[in-house]
Amino acid sequence: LEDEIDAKVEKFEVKPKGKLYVYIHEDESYLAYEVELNFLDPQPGRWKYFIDADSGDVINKYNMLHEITGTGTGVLGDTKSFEVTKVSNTNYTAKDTTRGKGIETYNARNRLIQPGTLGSDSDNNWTDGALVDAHAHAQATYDYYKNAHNRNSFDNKGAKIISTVHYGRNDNRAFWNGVQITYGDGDGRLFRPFSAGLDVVAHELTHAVTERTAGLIYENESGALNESMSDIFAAMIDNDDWLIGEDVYTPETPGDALRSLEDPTVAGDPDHYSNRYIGPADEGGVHTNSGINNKAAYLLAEGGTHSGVTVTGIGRNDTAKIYYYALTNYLNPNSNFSAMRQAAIQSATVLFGANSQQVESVKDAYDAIGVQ
Ligand SMILES: [Ca+2]
Ligand SMILES: [Ca+2]
Ligand SMILES: [Ca+2]
Ligand SMILES: [Ca+2]
Ligand SMILES: [Zn+2]
Repeated sequence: LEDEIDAKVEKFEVKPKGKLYVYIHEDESYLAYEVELNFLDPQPGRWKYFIDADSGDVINKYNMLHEITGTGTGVLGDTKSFEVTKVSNTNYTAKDTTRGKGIETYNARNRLIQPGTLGSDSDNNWTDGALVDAHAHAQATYDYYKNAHNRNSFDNKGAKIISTVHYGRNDNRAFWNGVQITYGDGDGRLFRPFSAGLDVVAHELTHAVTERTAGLIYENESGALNESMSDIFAAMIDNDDWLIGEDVYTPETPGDALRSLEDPTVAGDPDHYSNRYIGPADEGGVHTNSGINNKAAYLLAEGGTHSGVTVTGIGRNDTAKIYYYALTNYLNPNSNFSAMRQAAIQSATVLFGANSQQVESVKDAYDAIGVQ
């Protein structure tokens, strides 16, 4: 075995023992021992060996665990690795069996179909950037929720995460439809393939989390909170900036983004309740008024003075804990901005104590955006 996997196994999960029976292999029958070798380190394996009882020769052997690591190049030319399945020496599929009930990434091949065909590659060096990014970014988002919040996929029961790339032709959309995530390739002017944005992927998957928890109705203030939750966790997962969509929006214009949590006004969104949109477009401005709550989350994490109120920042991690607790414990389908404030205060109280800086900063952040 150690020659086979080119590594030393220190510990077996199950004590290997032989089972003697007649084994038929390539039209020959043998009196053989079947031995299962089950181990986690240096990488998980579950090998079956069939050993001739007379000669001690190995008749056959195979690994029943086929998940392995693939490498590939993303839309932006970056190299990354991710878990895939080895079907054969010349066929690898974009199927990760190591996280929850799996992460599978499909290819619509420019048709308007879902999910399309399971992504595959012949040599495990993956060059379809949109597919690579959708798969790797779904894994990163899964890992964030697992590591930061001990959440096992969007339903917390390991639900399979299914994504489709190359949806339609030059399609400027990315969306969660209640079943899976779908990414267009963008038209190359307004957008590049959407899965290139870790924050885009995190935003869409957070819609699935919200759907299975608070269930915030997608219109008016509850809808703006739904959108804001997706932006807040997108900024926790793609945590090198407070912008949304900077890696996919307007490929020819550097520095801009779809939205900003730091300053929603740069994308034309309000940063104070008094400036909220009250018209009917966009389900009552769900992608507009999200800016108000986004600004509160930004101030809570980073601190700053806004509309005359100074907020002491508590950092991204504590901010994420507060919003996650609020989303999964207090918010409900009809929650409005005021309910969001109360839910955040209550969450900070449970997590950090009534007299904590975190509670004080939540109150200040919501004061700063004009929400009581
Ligand atoms: Ca290849
Ligand atoms: Ca970023
Ligand atoms: Ca970002
Ligand atoms: Ca741009
Ligand atoms: Zn959204």
